[in-house]
Parts: sequence; C-alpha cells; structure tokens
Amino acid sequence: MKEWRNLPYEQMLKAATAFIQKHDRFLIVSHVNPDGDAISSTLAVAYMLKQLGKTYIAVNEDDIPERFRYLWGYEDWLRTEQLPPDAVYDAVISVDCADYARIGTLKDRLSPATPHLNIDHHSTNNGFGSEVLIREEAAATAEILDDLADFLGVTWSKDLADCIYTGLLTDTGGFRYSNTSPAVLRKASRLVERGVQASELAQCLLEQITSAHVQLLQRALSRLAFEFDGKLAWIYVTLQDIAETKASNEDLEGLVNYPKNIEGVETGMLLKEVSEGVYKASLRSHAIVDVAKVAQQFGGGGHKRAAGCTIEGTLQEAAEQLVKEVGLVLK
Ligand SMILES: [Mn+2]
Repeated sequence: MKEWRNLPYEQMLKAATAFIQKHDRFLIVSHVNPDGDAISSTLAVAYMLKQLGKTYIAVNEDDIPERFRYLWGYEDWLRTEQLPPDAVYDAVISVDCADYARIGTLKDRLSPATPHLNIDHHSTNNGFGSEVLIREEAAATAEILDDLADFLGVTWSKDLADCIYTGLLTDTGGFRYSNTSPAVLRKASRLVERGVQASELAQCLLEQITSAHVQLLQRALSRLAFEFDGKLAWIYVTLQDIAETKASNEDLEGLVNYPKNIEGVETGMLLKEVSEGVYKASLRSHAIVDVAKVAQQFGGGGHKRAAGCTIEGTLQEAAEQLVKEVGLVLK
C-alpha cells in the first residue's frame, strides 16, 4: 500500500515511466464487468507497451462487450479463465481498479512479490501495489494514460487516440458529467486532431441501443410509477422480461436514467429481479437524496448520486421498503 494522496502527479508519472522502462513482460488487468474506461485503458497500455518493444498479456475477468470491438488490440483480450497456468510476466499493471479485489479471480493467481503498478482515478483507491499513479481529479483512467503516453515518449496514432478518447467519452457520459473539466476537453480536442471520428464514436457508444434494451424499456416504462408528488419515479424488470427479451446485463444499462431524467423527478429507481424473490435496486438522484445512504440501509453502497443494493422479498415488499426510505428525505 502506498499513501498516494500527497505525492505530486509529475513524480508519479516519472515513477510509472521508470517502472515500465525497467520491465519487459507485462500482465495488464482491469476490473470485473469492464466499462469503456477499463477496456480502453487496458488496450491503451497494451498499445504503448508494444510500441516500446515490450510484451504484454491483456486479461480480464470478463469479455469485451460487442460495442467496444473496434478498439485496437481487442482480439488479444483474454478472460482470466483463458490465462495459461504457465503464463510468463514479470510485472503487473492494473488500470481503473479502486481496490485489489476488483480484478476478480485473477487476484488468487498473482504473487504479492510481483511488481505491480496501480493506475487509477478513484478517490477511494487504497494505494495497493508496489508503484502507484493515481489522480482523483482525472475524469477517467484514460486521461492519466494520455499524460503517461507523453512521458513515455510514445508516438501517437489514431489507434491510441481512439482508445484514450473512448475512455474519456464513456466516463464523462459523453462530456456531460461534472468531471468534464477544461483539461478533458483540451485532451479530447487533441485526440480529434489525431484522427478520432467523434461523431462515429458518439453514435456507437452513446446513441445506438440494442433491440433487447428497447424491448426492456418498453416493458419497464409501461409500469412507471411516481411517489411523493412526482419527486420519486421508479420502474422494474422481472426475470421473465429478461428471459423473453434475451437481455444481457449490458442491455439493462441506462434504464434507470429514464425515471431519473423526467422533469420534476429528484430520485429515479430501477428494481431488477435477479433471482426468485431477490431484487437489485439502482438508485439515482439529482441533488437532494444521498442514495448511497439509502443503499447502505440495505447493505449496498455507491456514490451520493448513484448507488445500488440488493433486497430480498416480493417486488411489493422491496419497493415499499425503498420508497419508504427515500420518502424520509423527500416527503
Ligand atoms: Mn474509470
């Protein structure tokens, strides 16, 4: 563990550069259920290592979702279960992992003695690994990698620019969230100059939705319910919905934004049946309800404005408990 909070960013960039120069064979990993930033950061590191004449294995607990399969190097992506037992590497780089457990079952296979560079932007990162490059002001891990590329003296190409831009675009929700800083926009602008087709990526990552997603949305919206004079809006999907629309986890992404984004709504909620009598709740709020606190009441957690928890019981029971808890603030 390293206490990273007082380390100057430039000093960490230099240490990370030295770390990469010193080793030759790398294992690159990110968090389970990887999002756009996790995937593009993994591949951006892979790209840089390759250009520096190093070898790498890019590994993750899970597969790359279909819509990210335009990124450089996606074909080399291995799932942890595909990693050969005799795989050879002398250093590990983790990207976008707030804690060690987030790398999934791979953690049981890594030796604590292997040098480990931890690159991340989560404020809750506990500084695991032997070397750290952590910057909580960064909108995405990809933003840190944009800086690292310059420290390493990597030659830019459209492939690398696409990776970095994808991380910035997805972690800022399309340059809309509060982490959309002047620095992010400056970097995005430079990446477009380096060949990124901004409208193509926006279409593919923000606009396009799957057919299963629309079918789920149709069912969920038909059950849209309001409480507390329209300040809480919620929807639900059942196991039957998921089976009949053949939806994957990815297809459920973003559903909770529909109740949340309705005018006048402060808190939006999605209840998803995960097994008989078990519901996973996703909570989003704008300004008033600390949904992390609500989720914590049920053993869950998250951020103030985005959190989740799991509740056992019938749909009725799960919804009633959550509505009651949110109502303590909204009523
Ligand atoms: Mn991220």
